[in-house]
Amino acid sequence: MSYKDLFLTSEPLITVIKEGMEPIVKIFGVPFDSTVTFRPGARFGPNAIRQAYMNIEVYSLFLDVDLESLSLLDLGNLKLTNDVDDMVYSVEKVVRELVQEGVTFGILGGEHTLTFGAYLSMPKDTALIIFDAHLDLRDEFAGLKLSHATFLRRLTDKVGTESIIHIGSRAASRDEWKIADKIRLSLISLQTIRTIPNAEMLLLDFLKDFENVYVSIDLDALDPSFAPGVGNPEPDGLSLHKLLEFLYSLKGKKIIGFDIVELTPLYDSGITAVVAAKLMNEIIGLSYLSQNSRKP
Ligand SMILES: [Mn+2]
Repeated sequence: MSYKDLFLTSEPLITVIKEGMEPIVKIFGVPFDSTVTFRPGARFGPNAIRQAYMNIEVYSLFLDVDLESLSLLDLGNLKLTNDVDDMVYSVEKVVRELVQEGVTFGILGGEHTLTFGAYLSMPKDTALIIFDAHLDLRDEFAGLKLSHATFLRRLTDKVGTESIIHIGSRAASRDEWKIADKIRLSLISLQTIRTIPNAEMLLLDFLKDFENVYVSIDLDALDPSFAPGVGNPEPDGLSLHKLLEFLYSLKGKKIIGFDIVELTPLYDSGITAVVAAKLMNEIIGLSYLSQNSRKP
C-alpha cells in the first residue's frame, strides 16, 4: 500500500468498496437547476448530500442494516449542461444502462425535472412514487414547456398515470388540481394523510400490482421546518417521521431506483442536507433488504 492509498480519499465521492462484495447501489449526481422558478442552487445539491452522508451514522437502527459494511459505488456527477433536453436525455441513457446492469441506482439532484428522464428508462411494471408538495402539472411555466414546474405533466403526457402515485400533495393551482382529477392521477394528498390513519396502506394497495418501485423524493414534500433548504418551500407539509413511515412501509418491495431532488444548499443551514442523506441511507437499506430476501 502506498501513502497515496493510505492518506488520500476519493471525496466528495462516497464510494465504499468492500473486498469481494458487489455494490448494492450505484449513485450519481445531477448538478442541474437551469429551469428553477424561485430559489436557485439545486446544482449544488449532489455534493452537499454526499458531504452530509459522510458525516451521519449509516447504521440503520430501524432496519438493522449497516451500510458501513456494504459496498456502494458513486459514479460522480452528470457532465455540465444548461440545456434541459440534454440533461433529461443524458439521465435517461445513463439510467437505462444502470437498469440493464441490474443494480439499484440512486440519483442525487438537482431539480425535479431529472425524474422525467429517469422514469422513461424504467421497465413497464415499475410504479413511480413521488413525494412532493407540488403537483408540477402545469402545461407551461415561465415560457418553458419542460421545467421543474411542469415535469409531471410532460411525464403523464408520455406514460399516462396508471403507474404513478403522488404523496404529500398540497401546493398547486386550481387548474392543476382539476387536471390531476381529469387524468386520474392517484394522490395521497396532505389532507388525506391528516384524515386517514395509516395512509401507508393506501400506498401498499396501489403497489400490489407492480413488480418494481421507483421512489422520487422532492424534499419540499416535507414541512419547511424539517427541510428549509429547497427551491420552492411550501409551509405546512409532511413531518420527517411520516415520510419515513411511508418509506419503511416499502420493506420487501423491489426498489429499482430512487432520486432525492431540490436540495438548495445556499438556503440551508445543513439541516436539509442531513435529512436528504438520512433518507438516502434508509432507502439503500430497504433496497439491500429486498435484494437479500430475493437471494436463494
Ligand atoms: Mn416540489
